[in-house]
Amino acid sequence: LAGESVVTLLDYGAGNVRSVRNAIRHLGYDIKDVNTPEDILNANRLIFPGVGAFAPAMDVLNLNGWVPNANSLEFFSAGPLPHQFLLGEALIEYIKSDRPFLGICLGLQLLFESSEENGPVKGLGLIPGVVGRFDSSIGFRVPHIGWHALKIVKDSEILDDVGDCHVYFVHSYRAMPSDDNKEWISSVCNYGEDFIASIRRGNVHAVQFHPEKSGDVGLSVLRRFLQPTSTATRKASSQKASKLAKRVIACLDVRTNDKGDLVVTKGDQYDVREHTKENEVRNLGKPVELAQQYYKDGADEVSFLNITGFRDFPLGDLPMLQVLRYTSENVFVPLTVGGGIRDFTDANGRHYSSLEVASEYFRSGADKVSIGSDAVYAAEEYIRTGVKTGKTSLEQISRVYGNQAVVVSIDPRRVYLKNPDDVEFKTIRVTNPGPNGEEYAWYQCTVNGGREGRPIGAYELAKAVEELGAGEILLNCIDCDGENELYCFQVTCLLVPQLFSGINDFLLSGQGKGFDLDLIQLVSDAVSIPVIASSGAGAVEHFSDVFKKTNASAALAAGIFHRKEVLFSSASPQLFQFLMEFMIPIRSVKEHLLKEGVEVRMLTA
Ligand code: 1PR
Repeated sequence: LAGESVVTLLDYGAGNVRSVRNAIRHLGYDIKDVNTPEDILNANRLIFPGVGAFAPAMDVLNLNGWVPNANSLEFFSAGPLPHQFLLGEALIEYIKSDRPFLGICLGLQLLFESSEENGPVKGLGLIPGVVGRFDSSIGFRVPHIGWHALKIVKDSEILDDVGDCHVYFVHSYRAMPSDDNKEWISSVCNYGEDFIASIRRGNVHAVQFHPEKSGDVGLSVLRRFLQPTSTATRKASSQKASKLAKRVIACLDVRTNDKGDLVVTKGDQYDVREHTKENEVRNLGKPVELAQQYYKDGADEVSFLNITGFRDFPLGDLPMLQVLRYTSENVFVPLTVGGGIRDFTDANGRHYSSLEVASEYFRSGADKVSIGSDAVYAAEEYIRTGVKTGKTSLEQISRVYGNQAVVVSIDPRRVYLKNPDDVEFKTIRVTNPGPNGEEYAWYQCTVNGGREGRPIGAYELAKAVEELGAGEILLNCIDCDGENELYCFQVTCLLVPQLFSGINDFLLSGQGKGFDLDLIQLVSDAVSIPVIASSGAGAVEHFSDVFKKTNASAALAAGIFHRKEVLFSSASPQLFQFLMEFMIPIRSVKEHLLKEGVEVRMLTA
């Protein structure tokens, strides 16, 4: 490979670089991988999407090559090699000679003198300064995850289209501006304190945010780096970004139906079977297509939950890996995948660690993995013994990929109490009393898709998993999960009733009455990592409620976004298309939030 259409990529196999690859290919370029220091020195333009932690990344740069396609990070401890030209030395020489370079995230941090991440660890030393951890004691959640505005301080052509738009960050460590490094800085971002969001000197660029995950705006950053003369292709955003936006996440519950097809489904209080004679799994469509639709509609992230992962082995579930691969080719916002992340021994006695399972998900295109049942067992054990073994899936995956890559999904059920002292778990006074006038409740965690209650509350679990290394909490609520019968009824009255056959199911079922604000406040007060509120969204007002009345960083919903697929699945293709155009729920949610004064990322016009 040679010439203008080739980009050299420095990928050391420690995380999801597939998205960067996909974005580069999407923009029409071929990729040449770095295998030796000479590949760096011979590059026309080099992209370094640093992933994982600082120390192992520096270990790689201190090698003179590495094992391609490594499955784990064990090779990082390969020890000193006979001295030849090292990758890091080649990188320093390349950058010092002002050749086109773009570092992403850790690829920016490694340019500094050192990092406090598991350190101090020495960096490449090109830019003065020490990379340190965000200070969560000043009231901001760490990791810093989400869509945030930049303050541009110096001309940098690659940022020309960013302007007033949000870009996607996910990190716990940051470099700070100082007199010593100010000549490098092209933009900063304020998250309790100013940190360096991008640097630029000559042809050398690096960004703390992820252009490959920042939708159209991010693609334009990459395009401008790859083709400096390119003109703006993106139009202005309809709003002015000023801070960290609240995220709206579309969730796709995925499982194999009785015919063996992987489908998007949705339950009511986790029951995904149709209430018909056939008792089939509710089929709402194809995961890849729906994910793309939600991306186009403005979802800030897309989550796939492999809801039968607790009993099936995810690596045997190749379709799910394919779904991730195909989705990540065209969806340029973060993808989370959950379900079945745990140690597993297959029928032939081969043992797979949870780290291997997660690694396969990351390699297939996931940016974050979400752990449910296994995190409950880990938290129970940790609370019982007070010992961090370092061996749980949560600890292992967060150690290797960073805690920002690990979400813990909690599936609690509300248990009403007459007396708050009846249980050993944290209780709250509920806003709406229980069926027998109970004024208190605790939230009991469950495993295996809500099938089994465990002796641990959501509050205790959240605190424990934060200590074990979770970077974010996805907080479901089984009581609230499901569809909104009122909405379905209204739409049905407006449309021809013969359009679909499933109305009775919807009228009989469903929650959709809003998020459980008591639960969300309880958990978001317990931890300093971001909390994603989930379950119960049935109207746009529910999103403004959750953001105004709790400290949730994001709101996730499924049913409200799937409605049109459900309602119109029996319509003719033409009518279906018409109705799809007619209803854009994610955009409606965001427009409502903006009107209510909640900052959100809007799509460019
Ligand atoms: O235990 O690590 O294998 O993970 C299993 C994962 O699958 C967990 O994240 C668990 O929440 C999810 N899961 C298991 N069974 C079901 C089910 O529905 N039968 N899905 C299930 C739960 C996820 C919710 C839902 C929201 C929003 N659904 O996040 O999407 O409640 O719904 P709504 O907006 O329609 O109210 P493991």
